[in-house]
Amino acid sequence: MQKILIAPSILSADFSKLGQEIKDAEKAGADWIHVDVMDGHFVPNLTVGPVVVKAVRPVTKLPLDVHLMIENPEKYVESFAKAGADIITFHIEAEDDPKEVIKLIRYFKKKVGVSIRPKTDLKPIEPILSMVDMVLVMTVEPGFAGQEFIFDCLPKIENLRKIFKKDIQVDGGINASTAVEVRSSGANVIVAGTAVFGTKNYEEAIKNLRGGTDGRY
Ligand code: S6P
Ligand code: MG
Repeated sequence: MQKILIAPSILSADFSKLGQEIKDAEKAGADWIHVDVMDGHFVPNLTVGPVVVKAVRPVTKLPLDVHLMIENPEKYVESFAKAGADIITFHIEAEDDPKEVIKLIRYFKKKVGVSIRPKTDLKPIEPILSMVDMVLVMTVEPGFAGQEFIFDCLPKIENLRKIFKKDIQVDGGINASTAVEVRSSGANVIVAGTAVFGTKNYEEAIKNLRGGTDGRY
């Protein structure tokens, strides 16, 4: 069984004290820190860029997991890599030449993730599965925190797990109860914004998302 990793999304953190929020998440047992990058084109919302990744890099030892919800991701890989990202995930729907983006992310010695929207099936990523470290299956339409989990995505996670042995990340509407579903479908990296930063006790929230008896597996 793969270790369950929890990646709190800073999109739901209090940005007026972002450094402290990240420290608190680390102390509470988070495994990665998830950074949502939106460009107002690929998704109808705008968030943060490399400057924020650079600012938070010294605050934590945890890997910074950068989720690019942007068009032309290849244009920004270098900036995010140099700012201190450890994992760079791009959307297959945003890229005509995914192999080139993967090569570029590898050139900067970063882990590579590819993401699919809820309505995108596995077909477009099949040719590149052997080249990536992680697949991010979106379980809400990307754009905003706090949306309802889309249960129709679960069979896709199960099918992916049959053919992909590395990290399967899920993102969107994950709470203690939907976490049970995604874990049993085969996902092992859980992103959660509201279900961590929207609560009072981050440690308990992370433990609940992780599930299991010892809270780790
Ligand atoms: C997609 C979304 C995700 C984030 C998110 C999760 O719209 O923005 O990429 O990682 O913030 O938030 P929540 O509240 O659904 O856990
Ligand atoms: Mg995300």
